Parts: sequence; C-alpha cells; structure tokens
Amino acid sequence: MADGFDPTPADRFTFGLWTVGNRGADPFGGPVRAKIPLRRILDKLAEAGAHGVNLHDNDLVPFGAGAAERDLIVADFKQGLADTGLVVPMATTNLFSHPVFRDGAFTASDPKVRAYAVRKAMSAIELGVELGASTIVFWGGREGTETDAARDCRDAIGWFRQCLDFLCAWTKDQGWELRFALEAKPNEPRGDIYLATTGHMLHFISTLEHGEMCGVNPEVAHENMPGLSMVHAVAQAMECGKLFHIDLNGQRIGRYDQDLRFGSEDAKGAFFLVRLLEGFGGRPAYTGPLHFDAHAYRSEDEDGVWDFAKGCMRTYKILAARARAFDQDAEVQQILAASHADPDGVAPLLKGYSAASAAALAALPLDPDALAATGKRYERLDQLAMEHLFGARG
Ligand code: DIG
Ligand code: MN
Ligand code: MN
Repeated sequence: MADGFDPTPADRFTFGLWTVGNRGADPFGGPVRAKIPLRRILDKLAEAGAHGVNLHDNDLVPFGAGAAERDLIVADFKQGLADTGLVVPMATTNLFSHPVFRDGAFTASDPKVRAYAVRKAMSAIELGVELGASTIVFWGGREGTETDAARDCRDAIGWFRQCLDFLCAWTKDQGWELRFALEAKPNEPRGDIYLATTGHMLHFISTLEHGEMCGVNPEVAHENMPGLSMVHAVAQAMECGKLFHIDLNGQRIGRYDQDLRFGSEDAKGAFFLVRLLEGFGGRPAYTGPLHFDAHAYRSEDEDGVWDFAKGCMRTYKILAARARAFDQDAEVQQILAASHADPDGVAPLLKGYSAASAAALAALPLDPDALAATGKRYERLDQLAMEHLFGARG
C-alpha cells in the first residue's frame, strides 16, 4: 500500500524475537499458534520494512545449551541477519522464566541466586556484543515480592545496585561501549515490583557507581498500568538525557500488562508520545530504536501476527504525520505563542538567583486578578489536536 505510511529500515522500527514470536498463550490457555522459525521471523520482518530485532539470551540460545550448540545457533542467526540486513540494536537477559528466579534475580535474598543472575547477565551481554547490540535492557520482572515480610525493600534496592554496579564495571573492563537501559513495571508477575516506574528508575540511576552509562527503557503499558502518563515519563527521561531505549505498545489503564499493538488503545496518548519522540515544535528528537514490545491478539494466526507488526509501524508513521501537521498549524502556533508570551521579559528573572533579580522580582507589578482574568484557549488547542489526530484537519 504505497500511501507514504509503509515503513522502511530508515524508520528504525525494531521488534523483539519474543513479540512476533509470541504463540498466544496466557494464564488461562496454552499457545494457539505454532512456533514461527527464527529465520522466517527475520525474513518477514525485513519484508515488512523493519530495521532490526532484539532478543533475550534464551529467545535465541535455549537455557542450558552447551557452548558448541550455542555457537552453531548464533552463527546461523548471524547469517540470517546478514541475508536480511536486519540489525540487533538491543539485547537483554531472561532473568524471569527459570524457577531459579522464583524469588527474584538481582534482588533475591539468596546471594547465590544473585550471583547466578549476574553471571547469566554477563553471558547475555557477551551475546549481545557478538550480535552488535549497543544497548542492554534490564527488566526486573521478578525483582519484587508478594509480601514485605520477605525482605527489607532497602536491602533489595542495595542488592540491585550492587549487581548493576558490578555489571557496569565488568562491561567497562571488557572495553565495551555499551549503555544499560533500565525498564520499570509496577507489578505482574510479582505482587509489587521494586522500582515500579520510570521515575523510580531515574532516581535509582543517580545512586549507581556508573550512572553515566545507565538510562531508562520506558514502556507505554508499564506507565499506563498504574494510570501514569507515558508522555511525561519519556519527557522527563529526555530532559535529563536518559532516554536510552523505548518500548512502544498499547494498554488500557488498570489492566494486566496487555502489550497491545502500538496506538490501538490510547490513540491521543500515542499521538503526543510520537510528537515528543519526533521532536516537533523545535525540540531535539529521540534518535534511538523504536522498539515494539507487544504481541498479536490470541485470536490471531500467523497472518495476524504480521498484520500486527505492520499495524504497529504504520500507526507510528501516521501519527508522526498528524503530529507534524499539528505543529505546523498556524492557529496552533498562535495559541501557543500567546500562552507562552513574555512581553515584559520576566522569564529571565527566574533563571538563576541574584540579589538584583530578587530585587527586580520584588518590584514587578504583578496583579493576580489581572493574571487570572485571561483564559488559555486550551479547549480550542486540544480540539485542533483531536482534529489533526482524526485526520479532519490537514
Ligand atoms: C517486558 O516488557 C520486558 C521484557 O519483554 C524484556 O526484558 C524487555 C525488553 O524490552 N521488556
Ligand atoms: Mn509489557
Ligand atoms: Mn518491555
């Protein structure tokens, strides 16, 4: 469909092997789809216009595989990447499926489990480096608890920090230029997961020994599950230079982690998220991979999986076009200019304290009733956003 919304590798869209490879199982029913062979995943994603694939260690190398088997699998996968032109921007570790992680990985109370988790992460990072990944994501799916009787949360945070500091130092010791992206989620599969939101993660990073190589990987569903704004989480990460990766999908507030097709639920939130990432309105854009951490409905067969993947990418491109038109709309620009106007040059007064600025502040003729009198015209502004989103305004 040549309508300008078909993706190309230049769009930087990526999918986890586990996303299009999801077989549709859920807690109430087994898989509904056959396993898609890895090579077919690469071929179909390349055909659809994707830029790359991401993976957990065990998405590619089965748990417990020996070195020879691992090397054969990796060699075959690398051939598939070469044949399709797909790249691997991000790699991560499965620290949640094996029962050894039943009480967590980096936050398990048993130090041997923590040591095993760090060692598994080291192997996964080596695999990621071998495949060309520059970002390593850490999603602490089991880093939590069902009862706070289990451990003091401060110990859990301390152990998490120890493991990440160890892995950062080890990575630097290998001479690898990698960035670690920490992914938050408030609950599921644990009753409560530690460091539940991107905001928690941003503070946690400030306490790490090598915080300069650590950022965040916010996910739409994980911020929306507790009713938070993904746009604000991503904006805060961008504002402090810590948006190292992003997981795009769809989610309805207050539900389990649905990992739905991007934009398929909160279209308005997706519109403003894409506008933020694309840097419209004259702000710096996000230039990293646009990763869809999502999967097709359980109702779908394999054809539906590729409908899902194409839908994620097309929706992003459609929203980008609509958001660009919104920011180029003269009426939008006029309303925003009026609401931000500073005819008397007051704003600079607050950019850094001085005795002079304090005196100037005190002398300002500020009449709260006069300031309160003018409306902001956000009703018209939001209606313009919605009409651009609906495609009713060019
Ligand atoms: C779930 O949202 C998590 C895992 O799928 C993975 O560790 C991470 C990578 O994006 N997202
Ligand atoms: Mn998720
Ligand atoms: Mn994710």
